[in-house]
Amino acid sequence: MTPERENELLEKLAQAVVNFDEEGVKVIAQEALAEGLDPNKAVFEGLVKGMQEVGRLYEEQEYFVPELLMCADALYAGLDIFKPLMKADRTSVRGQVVMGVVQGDVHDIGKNLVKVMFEAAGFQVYDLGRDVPLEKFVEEQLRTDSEIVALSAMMTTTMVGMKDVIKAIKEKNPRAKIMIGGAPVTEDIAAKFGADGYAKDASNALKDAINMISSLRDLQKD
Ligand code: B12
Repeated sequence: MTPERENELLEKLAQAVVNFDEEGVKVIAQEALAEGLDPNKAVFEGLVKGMQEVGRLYEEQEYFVPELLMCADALYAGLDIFKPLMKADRTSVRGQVVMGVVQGDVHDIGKNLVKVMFEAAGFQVYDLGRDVPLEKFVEEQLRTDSEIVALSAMMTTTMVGMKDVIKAIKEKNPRAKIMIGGAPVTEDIAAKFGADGYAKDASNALKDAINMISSLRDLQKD
């Protein structure tokens, strides 16, 4: 595929998300796959790029909540098609991760993208969904004995709840590693809240998780 055609398809995917054109997304996604477009690229440089533009339109009050929901549906329609074909660098380091969006917050697109990357890399993901009460994270970590807990928040108001979740998990199991993310989260906030890691996007989240698991395994060996 020529770079021009690739850009054209990525742009079309982004535009179809912006135009909440669910059917359009499906048609372009199939076309893109038939022409050999990389599914990871299609998701992060096509669908997600569209969603970023949607965020801008919302901030400019051109779009409101109903439009956001329809755009999210369009994004998910594309994700359903690309997800089974997405690849991540498979490593021998496999681990278990409890994942969810914190209480009060229903923004789950980012969390779902992180999940897709983790599953593609061979991680076992226990997905608690969105608007998850604090105790649920603690319970699920203990139940599954997962090495990592990944928390997502998209609002400054709900982000503060992460601090309590981190504290509660560390109290019950100090060995569990906690990574946090979502648009309002920064490296500084992660450090302040006592998290073990922060990543700005799904691929960096995966890299960090692999490092966390490797260092845990090294500790066990010693
Ligand atoms: C789509 C959207 C919605 C949709 C959500 C649909 C869904 N199923 O997710 C709906 C319509 C439901 C919605 C509702 C609301 N929303 Co809204 N929404 C958005 C919007 C436009 C896009 C978010 C998004 O999906 N981005 C795309 C994804 C791919 O990005 P991401 O989530 O950041 O994820 C990436 C990284 O952050 C990271 N990541 C994410 N999670 C994790 C976790 C870990 C562990 C790691 C390591 C990394 C990581 O990796 C991801 C992939 O690379 C944003 C605007 C924006 N600019 O972000 C507002 C925004 C988040 N919403 C906002 C608000 C205020 C609301 C409402 C209160 C509006 C209202 N008046 O009702 C409600 C709140 C509902 C609630 N209680 O949660 C504000 C939050 C303001 C703030 N800072 O607190 C924003 C920023 C818009 C704005 N500028 O005002 N929203």
